[in-house]
Amino acid sequence: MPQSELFALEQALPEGFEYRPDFITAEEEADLVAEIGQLPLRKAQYKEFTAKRRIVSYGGTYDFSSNELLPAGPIPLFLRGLRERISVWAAVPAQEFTHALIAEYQTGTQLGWHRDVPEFEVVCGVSLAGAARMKLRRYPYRKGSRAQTLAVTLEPRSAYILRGEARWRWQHNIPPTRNLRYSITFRSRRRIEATA
Ligand SMILES: O=C(O)CCC(=O)C(=O)O
Repeated sequence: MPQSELFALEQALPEGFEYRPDFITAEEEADLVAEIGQLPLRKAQYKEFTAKRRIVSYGGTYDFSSNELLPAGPIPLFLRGLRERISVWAAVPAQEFTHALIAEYQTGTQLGWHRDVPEFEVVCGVSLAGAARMKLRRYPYRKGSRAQTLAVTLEPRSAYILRGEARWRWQHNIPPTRNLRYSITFRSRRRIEATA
């Protein structure tokens, strides 16, 4: 993507959304996809709804029935280098990204409108294998305010950051994918300051 197009895209998107094409190389992407092929992905469960999206979580797994973060295994070695690069770009120490989620979107898989759960602060995603659209709309959403819905194409090997306004004042979704795609998202744990 030419610099001018990237600049125009970032101008249009909410504060706190950053996008970087070609964040990883095709070789790194192939290695990550091969690692993901070995993982025990399972259909995500949202209360009584079983999604088509298959996932595996590290550093914590969110239970949407009890609304709590439950323990999960540590972030595996093969994700550590990527987490380090994300941390440099986001200017957030790598060890603060305590959570990683790998998601598989078979063709036709979608993810509904949401903001990420409040246990997390900064959300960074890397896209693999195929492109997807990500739509963003202001939260709370007012019916009929279509002008406030934006969309960005998440190219394979690209990365995005969601924080600040984009993370807290906007929702995002992934409409049904047109191809197989994987995403790796890293989330930093939100610090709840104790008040005296
Ligand atoms: O697939 C993506 O990049 C979006 C992931 C996402 O929004 C989520 O897991 O909450």
